[in-house]
Amino acid sequence: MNLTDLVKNCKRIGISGHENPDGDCAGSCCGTALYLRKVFPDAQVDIYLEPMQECLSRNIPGSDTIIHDVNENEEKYDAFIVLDSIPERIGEPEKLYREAAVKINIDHHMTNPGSLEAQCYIDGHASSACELVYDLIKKEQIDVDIAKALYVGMVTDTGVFQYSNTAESTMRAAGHLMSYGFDHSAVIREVFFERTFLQARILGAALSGAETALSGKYIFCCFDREMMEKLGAERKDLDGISAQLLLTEGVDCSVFFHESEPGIWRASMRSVLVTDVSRAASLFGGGGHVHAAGCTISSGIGEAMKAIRDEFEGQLRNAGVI
Ligand SMILES: [Mn+2]
Repeated sequence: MNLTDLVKNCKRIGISGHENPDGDCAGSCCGTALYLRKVFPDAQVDIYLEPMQECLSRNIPGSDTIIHDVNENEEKYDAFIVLDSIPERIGEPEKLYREAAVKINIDHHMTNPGSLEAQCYIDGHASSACELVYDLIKKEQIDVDIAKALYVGMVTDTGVFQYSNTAESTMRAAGHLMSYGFDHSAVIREVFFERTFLQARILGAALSGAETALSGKYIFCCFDREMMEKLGAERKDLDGISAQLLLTEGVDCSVFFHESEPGIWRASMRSVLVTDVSRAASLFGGGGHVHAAGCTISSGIGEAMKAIRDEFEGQLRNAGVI
């Protein structure tokens, strides 16, 4: 795909990514917008995203230009780019994408099937949407702001270059981005490791409430509404819990369940080696990657928990691990 050529005659370009944007989603959207604004100074480039964690907006240049609400009478965009997501998961801006003459989808979720009506650049093995954007842009146009935005996404989705999606290409791209001179240590500390005191306490509660199953290969924790309210937990305070559970010795897969609204549950899943958690997530219409996935469960949480556990059990047995 030649992104620059695809949008070169477009006067109005829209950009969006998935709901509840993480560092990769926001970093890839803002990095792409900063790049296009620089290369096509006459074009209007708008970013649509839901509000994000303050540590992300603080570290992602261009995030101050994000539009949160779609204007009812918004003029059509000549091109609309969906990053780090399928178009169906971007929420309200999806209608702007549908109206655009040129539709572009850049994603690294292997559950994204692509679409014939869009120009797709989808690589389920890429570390991050930000690495794909890095591939697609002209390197001589990168500046410190674009570099920092894309670096945030790589740090987020690779768990600071730890997860198995980290490739030599990721490290080379990240190394090149670092050469623009932003404070990369501060990015990693603020974006990945720091928690608010409330988040630290919530994590503590999740670790104390965790249980293991399947001969210690599966660890999970469940927060119902009562627990969420007792802790004062909101969705933004729950990132990283399933990843932290996964750091338990001997464990291969983890799920953190929380009741986001009465009767509506979110499951965030992670795995180390054997388990493909995206298969469990897809049982409930969710998706993601082999080692990181999620889904929403809108009825029968008890049965859903059992179905997920059964899926893991089948996979672990097939692999001869239990
Ligand atoms: Mn991503």
